[in-house]
Amino acid sequence: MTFKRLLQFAISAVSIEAVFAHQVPLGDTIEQPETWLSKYGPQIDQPFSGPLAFSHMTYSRCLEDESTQFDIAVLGMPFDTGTSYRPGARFGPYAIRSGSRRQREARGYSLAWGNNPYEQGSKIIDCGDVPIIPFDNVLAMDQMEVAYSTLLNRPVASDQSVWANGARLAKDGRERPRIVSLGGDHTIVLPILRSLNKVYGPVSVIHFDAHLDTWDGYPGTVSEQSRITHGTFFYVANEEGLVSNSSIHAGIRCKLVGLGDIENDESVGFHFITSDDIDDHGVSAIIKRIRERVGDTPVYLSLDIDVIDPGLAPATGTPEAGGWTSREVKRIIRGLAGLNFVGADIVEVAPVYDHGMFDSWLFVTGTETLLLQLKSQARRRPTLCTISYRCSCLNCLPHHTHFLVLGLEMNFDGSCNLSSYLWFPKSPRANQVLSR
Ligand SMILES: [Mn+2]
Repeated sequence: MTFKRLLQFAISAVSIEAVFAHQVPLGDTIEQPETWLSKYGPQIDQPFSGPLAFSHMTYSRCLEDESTQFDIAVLGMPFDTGTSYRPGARFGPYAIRSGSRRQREARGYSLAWGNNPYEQGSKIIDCGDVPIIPFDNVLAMDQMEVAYSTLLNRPVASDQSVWANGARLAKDGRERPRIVSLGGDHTIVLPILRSLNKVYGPVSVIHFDAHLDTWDGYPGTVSEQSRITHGTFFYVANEEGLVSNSSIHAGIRCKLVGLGDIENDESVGFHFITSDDIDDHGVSAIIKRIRERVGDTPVYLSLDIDVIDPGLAPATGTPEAGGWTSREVKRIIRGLAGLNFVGADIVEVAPVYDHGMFDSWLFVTGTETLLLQLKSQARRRPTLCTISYRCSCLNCLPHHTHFLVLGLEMNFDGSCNLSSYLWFPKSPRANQVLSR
């Protein structure tokens, strides 16, 4: 061994000794650090953290976990191989959930509806996405129908009657959950209607869209499956007897081949409201017309995001100028409370055409509105609500314009049935907030 190697050996031996000098001898104990749970409590997600479920809801793989029960489920249908123009709606469920992160149960009270849909006694969860094959539309259609039927036939979670209309609507008299589907292009509604038909028979459709979606086909469609697209699925649904002759479109403004399209549309079972009708007749008249059209039939609500003006919601496959605002659509949907809804969707959300994530807030608002709509149909539970009787009370009790009402049931319009109450002093802020 050379002197140099000997020196290296000596240095490494000293280094090893220095390392082991830090070790704690066996037998000593290490003090256990305080755990997160004992120091900070539950693992509560921030608005920007946590798993990606709609509005931080409980997430469950409901299709494989057959023990999962719910009253209302959010279900993603990432399918976009039925589009005629710009694809991308397979990322719709992801975009909607991503945009919903600022919302949560604890901050879900809606002033317009007068309640928090997550705190009304029903179990609402996110059931994840249907794993839809993107290479074979025949297979994809079957997957969507099987998935929807799987959830539709699951027992409701609540141990008492959930829906105001009870089991009356279903052919077998059994209560069913309600599903809010996140598209996906509009074709997803055909397998949904097939599934609903087995339980309820034909349903009326309230269809918010710039387009009719009742066309009988596109030029060049030669195979049976190629007849089924996001612009023809209602025609096929009518052929199969899935749609009642009491359906209605709202927000129509697309170009037509000609007036023959309107005749065809009526034969498929639809009346229609144009986007201009809101200027000529107003929101109230539109609500009245939709309610009269569907009456007390089982109703399916389908919301194509392209009903909103593309200046507000450009992230969709076939945008059309001159649409309604999100405020107008929210108000119209709110006016439909109390109808016999059996399901709802928001479709044609294609986030790749979004600029600045503006659309995602819109999608979320749309989905929230649908949830509120379904909740509005649920049986009322005794609830605590505050209301302001400005007119009557200014006349009779000038110092008490605000009272707290206890143990009441909410009406469809968000007001309360008055049976017992406690007086509270007038509060300027309360009046500002509660006057509607
Ligand atoms: Mn559509």
